[in-house]
This record gives sequence, C-alpha cells and structure tokens, in this order.
Amino acid sequence: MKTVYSPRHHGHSGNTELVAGAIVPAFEMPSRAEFVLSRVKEVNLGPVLEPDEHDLSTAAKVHDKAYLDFLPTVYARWKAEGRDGTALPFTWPTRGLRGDKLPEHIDGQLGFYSFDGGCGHVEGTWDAIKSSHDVALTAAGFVHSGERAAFALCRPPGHHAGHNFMAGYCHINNAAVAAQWFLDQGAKRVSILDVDYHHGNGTQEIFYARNDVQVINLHADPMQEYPYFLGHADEKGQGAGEGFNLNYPMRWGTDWETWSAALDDGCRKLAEYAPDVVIVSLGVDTYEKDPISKFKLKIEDFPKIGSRIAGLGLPTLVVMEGGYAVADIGTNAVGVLTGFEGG
Ligand code: OKP
Ligand code: ZN
Repeated sequence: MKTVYSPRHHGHSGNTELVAGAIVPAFEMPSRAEFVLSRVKEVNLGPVLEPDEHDLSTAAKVHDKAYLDFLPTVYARWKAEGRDGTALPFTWPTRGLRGDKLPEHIDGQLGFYSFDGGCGHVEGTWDAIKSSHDVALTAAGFVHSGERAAFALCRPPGHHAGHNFMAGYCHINNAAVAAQWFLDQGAKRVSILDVDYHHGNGTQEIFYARNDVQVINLHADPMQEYPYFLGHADEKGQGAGEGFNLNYPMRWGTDWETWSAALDDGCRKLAEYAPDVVIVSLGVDTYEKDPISKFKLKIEDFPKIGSRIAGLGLPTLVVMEGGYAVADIGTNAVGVLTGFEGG
C-alpha cells in the first residue's frame, strides 16, 4: 500500500491548547506523524510519496469560502497585533449571540470560526494544513486510479472541522474533501467510517443532509467525552440524508468485545449501502494507553480492525486522524494497515 506523507507538517509545532483550565503543549504534535512514518518504513508497507499540490476548489464544496480564505491569514494577523506564541480564541458565539455577523478583529474572528481552544496557529500552521489536504487528495488519486487502498498520513487531522469552523486540532476536513473529490470523479456513493475515539462531528455536520455520503462514527459517548455536543445515537441525518448518518456512542472503559461488535454492525450497514469507495477516518486513540482516551483497545486489536475493513472488499482510502500515545501510534496505525493487507 502506498503512503502519502509531507514533511511540511513540521511547521505546525510548538503550539499550545486550552485543556482542563490550563494552556498546555498541544497533544497533537509533529512526533505523531514521525512515529507513524517510521513504522510504515519498518514494516515495508510500500512506497512513501510526497503529495502533489491541489487547489482548494474541492474543499470549497464542503467548507465555507470565507472560512477557507480566513485560515491562511490567521498568524500574520496575530503577529500584526504585536503578539507571538500560539494564536488561540478566548470567546465563542454561543446561544443568544450573533453567529451571523463576522467581527473585524482577529480575536473575534478566531472565536467566530472555532468551536474550542484546541486549534492553535503558529507560523507554519497554514502550510501544514494545506499539505495535509494535499496528502489526502493525492492518496485519493491512487485509489481512484485503481489501487486497492492507499494511506494518507495526514497531519493535522480533519474530522472535527465543520463547514465553517475549526475544532479539536482540525482545520480542513481531509476525509470530507476526499469524499467530495471521489463524487466529483464519478463515484455515486461514498462511505466514511470514522473509528477515532472522538466523534467526527465535522464530518457528520458536513454530510448530514446528503445521501451521497454515508457517515458511520464509532466513538466515546458525548455525554462523557469531547466533543460533548454531537454524536448521539439518535442523530440519523436529515432530509435527503435521513438514515445515512450512523452513530455508535460507547461508554468509557469500552474494550474490544463491545467496540468490535459496533464495528461489525457498522460494516454491515456500510455493505448494505454498497458504496463505490470507503474512506476510513483512522484514529488510534481508542488504545488503552492513549493519554486522552478512556477506551481499552490493545495493540493486538488494531490489525483486526484492518482485516474487518478489508473484508468489505471495497476500494479504501485510509486517512490519519487522532492518536496521542506517541510511542505506540505507529504500531497501532500501521497495525490497522498490515491487518488490512492480511499481514
Ligand atoms: C482530536 B481527534 C485533552 C482534551 C482534548 C480535544 C480532543 C481532540 C481530539 N484532555 N480535547 O479526534 O483525535
Ligand atoms: Zn480522537
């Protein structure tokens, strides 16, 4: 299986996030992608290729144009205020406020286009976001031209980013852009299977009223876990999208037995939909030693995820999302891929 990777993610480093009342070094850090890349090489998964440049025309079909125009400007405008460090919002347009009127000041705009304090920008952040988007589309191209599967080693991740907001380390929704691209190439139906520990709220929101993209999410119950405000089992899609969104929220402490039963059920629903292509939003933060997760999957469980997905027999694009136990995420992410390949 080919891996697409860009070293341009490195510029997105040294940033902080707001967690539990403190500004701390972001859990989403460059070494994550490096550990995954080393493991790809160690097991000889296949060639590692750099992405081609892609314009943002496909992204503009799943994201708001003004939001996409805003992202590359953030850090220059932050510096223009005489600041350095990490650009983060500290105020958000919640209920009763004007969510329809974009403020002029960078602090107001950061809040307007964010849902939390987890998407800090530094000097190289936009270039990393753009490279991650290019990684996803380049890997999608390999699947479109006949490869059985390809691995988009995206960093930063994408599944919390919605139509017009960033959240949870995510700015552009790489999996959503890839799904739109496959449709634009002639696919009739695409399924996104999100196995990250956290609910992929952005992916759900983007496709909620559509029936050309089925979205299946396995994740920690939002009653207990981030992103808290979406991801319940009764969210099934709306309008034409009714029945095409499936959520499997699971309680803290969930182990392989419970989790894999949800995976089996999700895969059955996916097979019934009979998509032309599957996009896996691959987070490995379901791992028992992940520092921000309370699920209990073990190292030996990850290849079984890959093999279950391979059993669908469909062209598959794997897009990297979360996973923060840096020493083991290479083993676990690549474990899914080798499991897929039957190794
Ligand atoms: C992104 B992805 C840590 C709080 C972290 C944000 C989590 C974003 C996860 N105690 N809050 O889905 O892996
Ligand atoms: Zn996650």
